[in-house]
Amino acid sequence: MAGTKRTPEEFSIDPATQEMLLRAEELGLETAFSRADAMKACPIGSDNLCCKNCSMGPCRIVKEGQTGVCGATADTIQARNFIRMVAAGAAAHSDHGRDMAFTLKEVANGETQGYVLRDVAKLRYIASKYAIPIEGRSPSEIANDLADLYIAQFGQQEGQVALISRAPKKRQEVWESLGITPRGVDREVVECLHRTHIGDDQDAEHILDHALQTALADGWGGSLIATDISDILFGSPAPILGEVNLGVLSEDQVNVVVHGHEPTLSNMIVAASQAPDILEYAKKAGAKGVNISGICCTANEVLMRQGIPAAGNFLQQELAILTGAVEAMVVDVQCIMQALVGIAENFHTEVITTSKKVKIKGARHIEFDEKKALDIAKDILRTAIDNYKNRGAVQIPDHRSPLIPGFSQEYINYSLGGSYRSSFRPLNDAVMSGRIRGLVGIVGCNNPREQHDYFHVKVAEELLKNDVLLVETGCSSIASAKAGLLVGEAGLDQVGPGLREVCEAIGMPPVLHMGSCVDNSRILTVLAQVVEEGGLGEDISQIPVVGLAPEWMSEKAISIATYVVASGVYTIMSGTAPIDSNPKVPDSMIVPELLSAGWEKKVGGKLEFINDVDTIVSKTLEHIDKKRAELGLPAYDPEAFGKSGDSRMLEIETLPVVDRREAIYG
Ligand code: SF4
Ligand code: MSK
Repeated sequence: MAGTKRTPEEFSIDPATQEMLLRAEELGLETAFSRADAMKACPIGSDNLCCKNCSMGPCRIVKEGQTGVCGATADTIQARNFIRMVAAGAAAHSDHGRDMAFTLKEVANGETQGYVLRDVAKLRYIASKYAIPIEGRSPSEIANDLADLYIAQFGQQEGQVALISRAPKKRQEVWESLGITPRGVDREVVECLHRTHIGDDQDAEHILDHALQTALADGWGGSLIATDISDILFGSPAPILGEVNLGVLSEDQVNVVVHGHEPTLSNMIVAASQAPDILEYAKKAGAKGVNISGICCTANEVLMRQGIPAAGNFLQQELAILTGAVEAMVVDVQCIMQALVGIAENFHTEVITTSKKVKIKGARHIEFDEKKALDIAKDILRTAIDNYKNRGAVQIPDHRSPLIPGFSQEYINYSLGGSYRSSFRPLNDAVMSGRIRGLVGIVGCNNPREQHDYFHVKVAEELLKNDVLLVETGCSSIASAKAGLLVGEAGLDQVGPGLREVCEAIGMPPVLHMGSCVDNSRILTVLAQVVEEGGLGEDISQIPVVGLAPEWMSEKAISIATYVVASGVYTIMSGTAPIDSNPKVPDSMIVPELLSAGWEKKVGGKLEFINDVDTIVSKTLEHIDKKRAELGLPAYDPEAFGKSGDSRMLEIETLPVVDRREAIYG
């Protein structure tokens, strides 16, 4: 597709995105979409058959038998490139988790401004998992100990990351037997870089073993730490009504878009936007108020906890500025395009960087500090309000969709079991009976080399028709929300009969929004609880479950996919494969095979790259049915269900009144 010019409809299935891409063309402005057309991907880089790990190179392998100057073969080079992606992704997630742990420590010590320990029940529950004493102690004392324990996980040198104990016993034994139990988060990431330095690890399989270990330090370490602490500080998510898409921007209010990944500043900006002095300041500037919305995973953080609308997913960040209605785009870390500054120069939008770790040339920098969080949030909002008078022509697409986010593990437990005996029993029973055929997690980004949102939505729609319950995070969940799949009634029109019955009985949508990228760790702990509940095997690898990342683009997605595989789950990524086989280079077949059949043999999960919706769906269903058969569960039968619940009541209502009693009681 690269090198050809696509139409807005070919770029995206989302009408708001299409409208903004037309506006970009009219104004003669570039976006990631047009740049992807103009920038042909390097064919050698696409296969990951090049190495620039030392100055004897860069070396590229384009034919059989060729090696790098040092003698490195194609499989070694591909494995080294792959593990470096895992290291970068794991580092990004985990450094986020580290910052959250330090914030927890500061909050516990009363050193921050405006934060409280909002979910004390979760704090006590998590602390008890590590035998931190809770009885007779204040929340601050418990939080202090938990923060110390979590901070120690990053620099720990020996033993195992403490959070590993939350995985099923059998899974821990698999990791132990392979020697891939992560010791400390930083240690594993550093070892990736050491092993891939010139002259170190040169056995592809051995390199990839450490990729598994490093990714586990992310999923069952850094990411899980980030999720736990976000819940403790800002509350465990519960269902709340929200809205998504660019139509959430306001014509008569000051629009502040928060973008990135961290919940610390964004939650404070939301709180500050409701302060009387800020509202007064906005009114004096001629605006009706301050409208906060989000992009990417910062959007998910404030959406699932506070119902703050999401303006869009990854590929909509430039488009929000193109509306001309954004006074400030406030960014923290990860997935922030440098192009924001360039496009903002054509409008009045201020791009404001806030993290110590992220500056962008041309952006205003207002550094965030938890100790003065509320003051800084108000400064940022005043900067945005001051900018309102500079607003020019505005074009906000009239597209927004409702959604119900906030399905944390805690809430799913409550909704299935109630306050007194929270439980996953009804979920396990529904899978065992076949009402729910299986479970699929759809996660990850957008990629302008693919049609925006198409893979996410199409794959989701097809799986729902097949009675597969979906959990989603990150930009994938925003894509499904835009397509109307994250609301009860509307979503249920599109699902199979068995799944529909379950959703109606429990009162939940068929696609459960579980949060941001780091919250993929929630999916891991949900799977651990499914095992613990019983009836679906003793290990995650036995559950009829598949992981999908249909439009991935970031190194974080590679780390996520790797820890999901290491946890025992078949995982499919689509779009561009980071490691591809080149028929002219036979050794390039080795790493894809190691990631697939090789990993399946070792850890029970495998990683494949498939670029076709029908094949993704058929392989997903095939795997689910195989796992059902291995567990001795009844084969999936779509005809067996759908005769109860709301659909039955609607059917009965069509009968003459005299026949209804018999229809109900037989
Ligand atoms: Fe080339 Fe080997 Fe140096 Fe890589 S490490 S650039 S393959 S010489
Ligand atoms: S934001 S990593 S584009 S999901 Fe988490 Fe979206 Fe992917 Fe970033």
